[in-house]
Amino acid sequence: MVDSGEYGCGQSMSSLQPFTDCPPNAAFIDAYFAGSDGTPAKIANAFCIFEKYAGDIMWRHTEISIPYEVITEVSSDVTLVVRIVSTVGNYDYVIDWEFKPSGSIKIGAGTYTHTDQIKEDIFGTLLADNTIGVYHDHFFTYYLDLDIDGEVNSLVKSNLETVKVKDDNIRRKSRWTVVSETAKTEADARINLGLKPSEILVVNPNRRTKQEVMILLLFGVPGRDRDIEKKDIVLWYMMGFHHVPSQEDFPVMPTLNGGFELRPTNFFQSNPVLKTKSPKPLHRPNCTFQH
Ligand SMILES: [Cu+2]
Repeated sequence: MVDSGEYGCGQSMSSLQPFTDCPPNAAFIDAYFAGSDGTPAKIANAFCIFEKYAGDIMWRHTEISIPYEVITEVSSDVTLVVRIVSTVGNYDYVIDWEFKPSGSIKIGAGTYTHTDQIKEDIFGTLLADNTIGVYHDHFFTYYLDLDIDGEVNSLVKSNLETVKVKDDNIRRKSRWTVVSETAKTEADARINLGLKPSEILVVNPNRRTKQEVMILLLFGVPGRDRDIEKKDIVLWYMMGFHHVPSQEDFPVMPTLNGGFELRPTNFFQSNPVLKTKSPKPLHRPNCTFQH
């Protein structure tokens, strides 16, 4: 699933602490992996799964065009989170996969460390007496094996391009449009995100919804130069943090978060969450708690 540094996150998973690593409504699952001699090793409470409501809005609309009437509809955003923590060296990494009713999958990674890593080095920040936080990077590599309605998929870059307006009678000088190109080989599909505005899609060119092809937005960085058009493709998404340690990171740092999101794009015929009900407020009876 995920590698961090030269380590696989799976074998480095830590047992999650109920109520603190995960909320009270979480369910826990143990994990097993094959040890170096083949014997199964158990990690208790390695995964937690929970419904998350963080007070966000999933969608809302205020209709003001009807005379003498204002209609407001709001739906709260309740998602399903699968979480692990991997302990690699002196860092604890929190890896979340968050599944939204809209079909989006949000992938998040957070890092925590205490400052045992400190070495004497001028490439760092003096955090406390005799303690330097060395400048460094964190890289997370996600292997994404997407099958959009089957295995025959292609990668499409939808580039947002500026078009000059040539008509002098129009005061507007430019507009933007979307120019799509299907990646034929792995070299075509290499993308350095952020250099130019584009949406990256994995499509099944053989399947169509009423209006459009089925596509899913995502970002990726593949390797060699094989043919990838209409193939069972996988994507490697690499996410990096530069970490310039600060005094607030001493003796243990607050979370540093990063992430990305996979979104359905023309996969559904219409917004799939319109019928989703918001959760009802939960009134717990007063209760006393004895230590
Ligand atoms: Cu760091």
